[in-house]
Amino acid sequence: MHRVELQAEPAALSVDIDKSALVIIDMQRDFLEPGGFGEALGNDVSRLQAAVGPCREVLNAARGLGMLVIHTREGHRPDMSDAPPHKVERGDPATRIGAPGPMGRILIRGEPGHDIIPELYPQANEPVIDKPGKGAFYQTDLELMLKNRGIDTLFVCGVTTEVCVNTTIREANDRGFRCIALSDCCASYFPQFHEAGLAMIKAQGGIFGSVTGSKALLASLRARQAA
Ligand code: TIU
Repeated sequence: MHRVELQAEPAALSVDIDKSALVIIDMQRDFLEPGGFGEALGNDVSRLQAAVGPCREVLNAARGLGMLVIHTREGHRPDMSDAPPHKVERGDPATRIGAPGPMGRILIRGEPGHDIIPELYPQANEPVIDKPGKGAFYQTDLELMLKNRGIDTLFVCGVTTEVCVNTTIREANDRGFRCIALSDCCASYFPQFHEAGLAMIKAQGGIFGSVTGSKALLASLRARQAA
């Protein structure tokens, strides 16, 4: 057991690192780089870059501790049989899911844009969950993986705060997992939605979970190692 004391909102937490996983949501080129799905939706993708450095620091620390690290990717099969028509039909036909973009077909598995950015690229021992929806539990084996390893707490990073991060945390909360969103490791195309997304998680005594920053987590991990 590796227990750490962690400053968080709405209240400090005591967390067993051996029962914790780092879940990095959708840090894909399609969301973070020009020419992908995020930009096709009309967004300023540069806003998401702020989360990359803090994510990398937390990822390095988690790897150093041997913590389970799980990456997710949003996207669809090349034949798009798993893509709901109402999701595909949104927006300009030239930039829809499946349309050819500068990084291959937008949000299609196997295309360069669908893959995770090089800075946070998964190691061979780190499971990658390919998900068709916004939530990482919907139509995936994430819950099975976490239960098989006795995980009860998730540190959650990724993009976007109010869409895939929030949906995943809500799904996890209903399944009995304690979620801790790492505020500076998450980002949104809309700063006000980032703030609101975090506020919604920690409101009402932590209705969906807790929120802290990468620096607080790294300080707790260092304090544990020094003890
Ligand atoms: N558009 C947007 O904010 N997000 C997504 O479509 N997917 C994720 O958040 N991963």
